[in-house]
Amino acid sequence: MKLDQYKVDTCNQSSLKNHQRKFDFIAAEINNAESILQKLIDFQVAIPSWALGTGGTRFGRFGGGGEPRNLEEKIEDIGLLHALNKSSGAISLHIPWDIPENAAHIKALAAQHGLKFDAMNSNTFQDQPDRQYTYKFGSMQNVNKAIRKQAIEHNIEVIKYGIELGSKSLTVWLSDGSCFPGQLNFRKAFQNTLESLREVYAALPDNWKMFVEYKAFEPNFYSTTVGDWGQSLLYATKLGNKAYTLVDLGHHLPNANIEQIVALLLMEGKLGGFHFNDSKYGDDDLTVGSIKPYQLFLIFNELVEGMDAKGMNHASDLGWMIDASHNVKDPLEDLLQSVEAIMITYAQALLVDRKKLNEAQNNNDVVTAQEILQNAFRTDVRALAAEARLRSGGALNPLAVYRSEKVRDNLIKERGSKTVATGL
Ligand code: RM4
Ligand code: MN
Ligand code: MN
Repeated sequence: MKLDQYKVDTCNQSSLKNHQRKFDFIAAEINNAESILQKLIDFQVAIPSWALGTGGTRFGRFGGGGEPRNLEEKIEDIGLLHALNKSSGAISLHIPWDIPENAAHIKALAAQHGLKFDAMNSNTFQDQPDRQYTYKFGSMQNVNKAIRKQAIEHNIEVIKYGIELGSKSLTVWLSDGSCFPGQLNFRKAFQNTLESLREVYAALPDNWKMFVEYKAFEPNFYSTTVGDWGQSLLYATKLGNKAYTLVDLGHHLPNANIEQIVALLLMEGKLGGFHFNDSKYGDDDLTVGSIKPYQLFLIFNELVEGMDAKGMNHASDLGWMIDASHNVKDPLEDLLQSVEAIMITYAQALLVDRKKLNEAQNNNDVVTAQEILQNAFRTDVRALAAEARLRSGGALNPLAVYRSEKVRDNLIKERGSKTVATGL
């Protein structure tokens, strides 16, 4: 299904007056509206190819129908999102869930929808039917050299696909670890993993980055070989200057201070990318900003502060990706909500009065420092995000257009009600 621009424009017309009133109000309240708008327009969040279908848990999966049946249809879905919000201009591919058989065709199709290829993702956490060895006891950490070699070769293959598509980064998330004490020699597991990563790193083109993603637990429940940001940073540092840490918001132990982690990784020049989602307990992969919006704001506050301190380009110097799963919602609606939450939070972080905050910190004025942050967080910036979309040709209210155009019903008509997208 393709969304005609005039439908978006017609919908915008009907809410334009209302929007203008809200936008004029916020634009008068703040003194940097135009510069925030430009930053919002430039900021793009990559959509994961594995999150366009219904997710599930080990207890079950309840599909919603009209799910994309192949990579072409996934690109079409992201094209729909991007037509609505103009902020989803990239796709992050998971191999082998989405192998681009004909890369030139896939690249051209993506370009038609205004999409680029963000980080490529390898998968050594599942066994594939055509693979010789099992990853039951890990991939890059495995005590068996032949299994490590299989994992290395897979990652190199993923880089090759990425080169054909114009991607510039590889995300390595390893589920390696152990389920019981005694199962693993921690030091040897680390060394095997490092040695394997080094071989993949050696195959990385010069203008590429490698993102080493950490996760505290699951599927292994006793130890994880890239379990936290310290371990990831250790690998990234030993690997070299093309290797970075990737922060997935759901991959920490409860109550971890993620904003502090982000600040220090940025300081070290080792923050590479982000997987946005939200969670209450673990790697819940819920809609961004749905559970802990203030935490997300504090993270963005550090991102903006830390990137500005290094003169980094907000839009292009880090990889911005969503990594979510949708068990009870329409995946496309959920992704629209997630992108909106990211844009709103980014705008709020751009509102923080850095000079005053710095002064308050230097004077140990705790109350003022807190007021400055909360003031930004409590500002309703939704009209700024909407104005940025309007100026880029997107929808003032993407969800409303999605529903009034009956996108899901159309997708079900086109693809059927029983389709299952590859992914989680
Ligand atoms: C993992 C991790 C990876 C993602 C897989 C599907 O928990 O977040 O980034 O690719 O799930
Ligand atoms: Mn992730
Ligand atoms: Mn995850």
